[in-house]
This record gives sequence, C-alpha cells and structure tokens, in this order.
Amino acid sequence: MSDTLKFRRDEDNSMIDSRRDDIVLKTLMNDKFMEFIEEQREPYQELLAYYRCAIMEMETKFRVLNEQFSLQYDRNPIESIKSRIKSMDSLLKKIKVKNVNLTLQDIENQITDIAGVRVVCSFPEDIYLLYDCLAKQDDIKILEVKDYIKNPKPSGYRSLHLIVEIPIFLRNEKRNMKVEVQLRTIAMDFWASLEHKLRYKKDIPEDILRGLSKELSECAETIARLDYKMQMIRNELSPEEHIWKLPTLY
Ligand code: 0O2
Repeated sequence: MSDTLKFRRDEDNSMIDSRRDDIVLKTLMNDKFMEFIEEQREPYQELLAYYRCAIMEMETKFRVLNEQFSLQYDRNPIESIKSRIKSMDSLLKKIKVKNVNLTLQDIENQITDIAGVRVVCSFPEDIYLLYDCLAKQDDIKILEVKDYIKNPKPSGYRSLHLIVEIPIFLRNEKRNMKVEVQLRTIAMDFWASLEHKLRYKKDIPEDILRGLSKELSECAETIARLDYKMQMIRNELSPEEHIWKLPTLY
C-alpha cells in the first residue's frame, strides 16, 4: 500500500473514531440528562412553573406600556407578544455547549433563556422606546443587553436581546427569575422566522447552503433599509412622537 493511501486510511479511521466517540458521548449525555430530569421531576416542574410566572409578569409589563402609549399617542408600539419556555432539546444542547453541571441551581444560574418573551414592534424606534421604559422600572434588573440591530449577526439576524431579572411573588417568598426578552420589528421577525425554517432544513448541500446564506444576509439588509424608510415616513407624519433617536444603523 502506498504511503499516501495509508495516510488517507489512517485519517479516515481517526475521523470515524472521533465521530463514534461523539455519538457515544451524546448518547451518554442524553441518558444522563433524562435520568436527571426523572430524578428531579418535581423540583424541575416547579422551576418551570416559576418561569411561566415570570413570563406572565414580563408580558404584563409590556401590555401596560402598550396601553399607556396608546392613550398618549393613539397608537400601539407593540404588534404582538410571543412567549415560550425553552424546549428540552434546546435546553440540553445549551447545557452541553456551555458545559453546565446537571444541577437545577447551575442550570438556572447559567442558562438565561429558559423563559423567553418576544416583542414584535411596529417601528425600530419603538424597540428602543420600550427598552428605555423598561430600564427605568425599579423592580427589574437588566443584566445583559445584546444589540444585534446596531451589530447584526453574520447571518444578518437583527433584534435587541435583553436578559432581565424580574421578581415573582409566591405564597411565602419572592423569587427573582431570569427572562430573555427579544425585541424586533415586524420586518425583522418576518426575516428571522423564514431564515429559521430554512436553516433547520438539514439536507441542503454545503455549497448551496453557503450561497443561500449570502442571499439571506442580503435579504436582511434589504429588510433593514425598509424598516428605516418606514421609520422616516412615520417621523414625517408624526414628528411629535419622534423623541427616541434610532442608533446610527446605516
Ligand atoms: P431557542 O430555544 O430555540 O429559542 P447565550 O444565551 O448568551 O449563551 P446565544 O444562545 O447564542 O448565547 O444567545 P443569542 O445569540 O443572544 O440568542 C440566541 C437566540 O436568538 C436564538 O435562540 C434565536 O431565537 C435567536 N437567533 C440568534 N441568531 C439567530 C439567527 O441567525 N437566525 C435566527 N432566525 N434566530 C437567531 P435559540 O438558541 O435558537 O434557542
């Protein structure tokens, strides 16, 4: 056998070995996680209930702001609110990626998006308006801000992400819960939903996927320009509402 051929075979074998190790590790991790969930069934369900309460509190805050804004300006900055508790699959993936210990305490401390609230706004300025209002409320703490509008992801993804700590009041205790809030416009939401659907179609060959990613990122640019134009039109029609400045996006 030639040296080159032997080298290729060694390389192939080591790839197969590493894939097999990967699969064994994944299966072990899945089993360990399922065992953990089984053992901790009650406290885990209790924790999820607390996250649901935190979502309710957070949604109420946004509804109140929407209501007040509609009284003041006769229009609503919020188009819709969608909330979710992170799926088991997605939670397990994150536990693996972040190498989180399998304890409820560590999961709660280190996975900050178990409760998620997505607020879809009419115009980009509404996003910063809501953020501003939220930041002034003294019962919540904004722990983290990721501005993917000023700094879009390489995919083209745009949204304002906040990690917020919000208290929930139980029978005998007050508990602070973390909630991830994603604020985006209708246009950003439209792009993210379609891109998410396309991204999870796993049977697309690598080279086609690269081309599609480029096109999707161009679509995101187009959508951002559209958002900006709509914002400018609204500012011309209702200058009295143009109190919060958009960051320099373009
Ligand atoms: P799920 O559970 O399916 O909603 P961190 O949490 O800080 O360690 P992470 O997870 O990278 O890091 O947080 P990031 O980037 O702030 O936000 C992740 C979430 O933003 C994703 O949730 C999506 O909802 C959204 N997102 C981020 N990038 C993209 C993108 O390129 N396209 C689309 N469509 N959505 C994106 P998950 O992780 O999918 O979890």
